[in-house]
Amino acid sequence: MRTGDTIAAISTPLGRGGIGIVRVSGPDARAIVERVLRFPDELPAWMPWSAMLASLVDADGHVVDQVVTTYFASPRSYTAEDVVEIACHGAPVVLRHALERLCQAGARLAEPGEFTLRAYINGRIDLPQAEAIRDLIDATTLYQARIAAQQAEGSVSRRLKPMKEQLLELIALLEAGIDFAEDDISVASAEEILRRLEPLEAAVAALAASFAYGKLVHEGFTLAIVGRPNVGKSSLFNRLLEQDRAIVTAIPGTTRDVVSETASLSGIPVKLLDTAGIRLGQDTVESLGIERSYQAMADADLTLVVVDASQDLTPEDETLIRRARKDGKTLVAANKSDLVRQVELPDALPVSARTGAGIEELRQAIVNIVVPEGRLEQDGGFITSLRHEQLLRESGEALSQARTATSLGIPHEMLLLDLYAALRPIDAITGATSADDILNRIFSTFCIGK
Ligand SMILES: Nc1nc2c(ncn2[C@@H]2O[C@H](COP(=O)(O)OP(=O)(O)OP(=O)(O)O)[C@@H](O)[C@H]2O)c(=O)[nH]1
Ligand SMILES: [Mg+2]
Repeated sequence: MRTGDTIAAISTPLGRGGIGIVRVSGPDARAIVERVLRFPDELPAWMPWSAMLASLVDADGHVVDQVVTTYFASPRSYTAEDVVEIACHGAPVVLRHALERLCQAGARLAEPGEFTLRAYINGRIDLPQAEAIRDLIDATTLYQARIAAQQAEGSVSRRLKPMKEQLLELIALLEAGIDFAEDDISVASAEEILRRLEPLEAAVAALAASFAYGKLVHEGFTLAIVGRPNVGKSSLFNRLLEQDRAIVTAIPGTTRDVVSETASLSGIPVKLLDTAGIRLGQDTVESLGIERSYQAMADADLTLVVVDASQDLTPEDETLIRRARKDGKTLVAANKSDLVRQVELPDALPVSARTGAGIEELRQAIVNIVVPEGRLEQDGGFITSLRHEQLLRESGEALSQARTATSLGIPHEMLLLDLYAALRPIDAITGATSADDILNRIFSTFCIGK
């Protein structure tokens, strides 16, 4: 991808809206915009971070829209280049016309993500921040947005920084011992190296392990609601969703196919699956639906088996509960608890989809099963990217090899290879360490003075 030229794109979603924004970034941003827009004054007086009124004209000079431009002067802009945003009225034809005119006037159509790529190339943000901006745009719950916003502010690199520092110090210590062995620099002892290595290895492993929770925040999980016909699965589904999405009737066998919708539980996106009631010996349509219920159960991260609290537990209920428990994580809800209680199931949560009783407890129980204990309170102390997790694991393995090598008394030259192997994946997350970084550290921390 070329850099240094001026790019343009429509930054708001395509479709009608109150306003739509075309963004231009690059050294010629202002000059190109001047060629396309008509300003009240002959020459617009560009003031950074302030707005100006202008007209968008077509090829014949007819005004097609009144627009507002905002100028962000380099380097204090999103891309760190000169940026002009043109706020048009949000008619797709107008936005497309503005973009075409800008391209005729010398701008290039931006590739997807190119504005953020430029922010990265120009050093305004690092890679985890760029990834977080993508996550922020994709957020479906406010909690996801909050975590992504923290990462966009640089929380991932901030967490990695002390680990990288410790690793670089250890590398510098060993390098100094090798390079200046005859200059009275004592060679670090195995105890000293292990004393530094062990907490580092633990910190890297802990951050990698935090992905178990981060993945949940990032991707959410799937909950299948299963049970006999008419026990109130669809009613519970609607309750958890807080909207009347699935059809509810008093006739058993109402739901024929899997209905899925995403809800937010404690800020974690949950894909809820409402399924056809499970019973034997039905018509073709219904038995096909039942097949899908079993499939949904197999695919889900958690199965909620619903039983009818106003009736005796049937052998079918029991079979289903057993099957669900064998398959994976399972919760049992005794619905219709507003009616006369019949079922005495010690592990079942009494709920009523009709009155809403027990629904909050059910939500909490779902979260408790899926979310690793106590993690929900944590703010940003975890990673949400698979790429980061894999790189951290790689780094952790190299550190563990370094630890073994130290215990075996393997020469420091070899040990350093492991340490550099541990540094490389961290560099791949946060940005490269240069040879100078290490040299400076050797010279500054050891006062060699030669
Ligand atoms: N009293 C009472 N009735 C309920 C409750 N939940 C659901 N019902 C009623 O039970 C009947 C069946 O509800 P559904 O939600 O359609 O049940 P389902 O399990 O989805 O049924 P199928 O789709 O046929 O398998 C409806 O008449 C609901 O109004 C509840 O908590 N209390
Ligand atoms: Mg149903």
